[in-house]
Amino acid sequence: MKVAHRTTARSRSGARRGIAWLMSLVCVLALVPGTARADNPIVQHIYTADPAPLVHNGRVYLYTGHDEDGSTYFTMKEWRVWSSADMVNWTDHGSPLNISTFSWASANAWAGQVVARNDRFYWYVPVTNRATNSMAIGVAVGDSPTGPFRDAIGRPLVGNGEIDPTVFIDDDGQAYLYWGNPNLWYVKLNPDMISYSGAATRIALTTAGFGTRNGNASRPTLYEEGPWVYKRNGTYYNVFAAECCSEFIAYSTAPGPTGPWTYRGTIMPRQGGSFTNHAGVVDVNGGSYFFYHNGALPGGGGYTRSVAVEKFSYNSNGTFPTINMTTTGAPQVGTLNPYVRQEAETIAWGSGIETEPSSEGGMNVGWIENGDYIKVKGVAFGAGATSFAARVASAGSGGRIEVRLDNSTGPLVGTCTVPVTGGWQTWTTSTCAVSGATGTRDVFLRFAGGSGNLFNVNWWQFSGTGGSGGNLLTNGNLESGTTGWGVVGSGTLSSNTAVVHGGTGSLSITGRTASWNGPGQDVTSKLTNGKSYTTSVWVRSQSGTPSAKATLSLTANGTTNYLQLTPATGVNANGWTQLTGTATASWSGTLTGAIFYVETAEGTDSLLVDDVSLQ
Ligand code: FUB
Repeated sequence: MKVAHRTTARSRSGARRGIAWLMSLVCVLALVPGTARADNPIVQHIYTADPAPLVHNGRVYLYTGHDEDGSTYFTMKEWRVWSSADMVNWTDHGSPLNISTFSWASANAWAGQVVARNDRFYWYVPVTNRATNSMAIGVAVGDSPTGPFRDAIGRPLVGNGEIDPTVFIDDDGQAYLYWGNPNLWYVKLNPDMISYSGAATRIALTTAGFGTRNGNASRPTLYEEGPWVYKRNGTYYNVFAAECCSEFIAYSTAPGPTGPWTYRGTIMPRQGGSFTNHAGVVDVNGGSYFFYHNGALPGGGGYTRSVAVEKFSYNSNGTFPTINMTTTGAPQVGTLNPYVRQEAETIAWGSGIETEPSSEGGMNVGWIENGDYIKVKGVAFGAGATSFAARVASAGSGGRIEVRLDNSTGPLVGTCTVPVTGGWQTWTTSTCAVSGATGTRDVFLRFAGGSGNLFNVNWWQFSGTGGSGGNLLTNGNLESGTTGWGVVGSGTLSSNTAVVHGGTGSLSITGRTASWNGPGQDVTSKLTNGKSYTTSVWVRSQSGTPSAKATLSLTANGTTNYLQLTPATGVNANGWTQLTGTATASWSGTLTGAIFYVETAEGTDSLLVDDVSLQ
């Protein structure tokens, strides 16, 4: 089976080599100062379509379809899950849902959406109902955003030959399932999310509500398919694919979940080399993001699509700006920590590689050949890494992992030898020395060796003075209760083991009476005058939406100055937000006091803090 799979993969390598070529061209361009390096589309090792983002605990989970290589129709057999904490490095979670999950379905794993409710995740998808040979909407359920997912009811939830479900839960708890092409329908879902009350209702497609289509008397409005319904600041939005073919993305708004809808115009004009487009919109970590698909990868087109993302800002009146496709994509939120285990399948850009389920859990990177590489963006080495470890397996010839910075032929800071382990899932850890990896850089893991498939990689991790050993804070990961932490101003500290960013503990502060109150540590003896320090703090409010920031108070010669270590960033109670920044600590005379602490720009909201580093 393995051999057959690898043979299939090799037959696809033409497209993947094309991607490698495109990237090497991009990297040449990237050497020109000011030229941005491509990070769109989000995934390069398979074709993806029909994005449906979900924000959960401050992380974006992205659900997509999968266009088969060389497709000449919407040949789609499975759905895929990806996730990211920073909008640029995306983790491949594989395919926890496919056509065979639904025993009654025969084909067409088309555009779906996942919503969270009752600590469960409900995935609504259109598939062909074998019994009727027409499209129906199925619903799968899972206990985590990455699954596993199972058919929730063993039959279609609703079926009228139409496609593209979107689900929206209103503030009063009422959930609505919308779908349709050529019509637009909704039903009211029951609280169990897997049944509904009342009949399916057809939304009136009026030109006032959905724009005017030119020259098609039987289909007078622009609405085509792919609705994405949500509510923002009291306004209901329906973002949809308009006027096939080719499609553009347009939207309508309404004062309520069922209308009346008013057409508001184009969001994303026709572009991108795919005759369909399909949008998903979310707000996360203080930013708004627009997901879509195009045909931008080599071999790409209307049936070989790729999902991409742009960051945008709503206009002050709540309308959308025009959003165009870019190859740069969204900016990175924060940085990536190389001193904790990172999955090899967490990738900003992959060239030549593929992924597969790993015997050690999750996915691994595989089908690696000489010259393939993985780019990981914005890696915060701080004071510096001294070694690199990678979990590897090889039934091939083994080879080397070159750890490079900035681009795939950039400075070589370490080389790890990968031995033959006797099996593609027979894992060992290879370690090598690293020198020259400091600050925040893009990391390129470039794979080298002989011919054919070389080895697989499951995860990697750096260590060194920039890592936990370089963290000036005691108990920065909050795994040892409140040890090392005190209160600046007023407040009560306690360890929280129920709501954590990582590990088993976080730090709670309640009873703050001023915005400058917060958890802190004395770092007087640990600072070097004139040195640059990088800070990372994960913060969550216990209620409210304050702006949080990390601050260093520096007292020298009787004067106290305040150094803002991170920008003030909006946090909320629904997930964790990372505060990051780099700042230089300097003072005149003798330093008599230096306190690191987390505060808010205003207000006294209670906070949770976790995984704090100052290095
Ligand atoms: O991916 C198959 C179909 O193409 C989707 O269901 C539509 O939205 C269009 O993107």
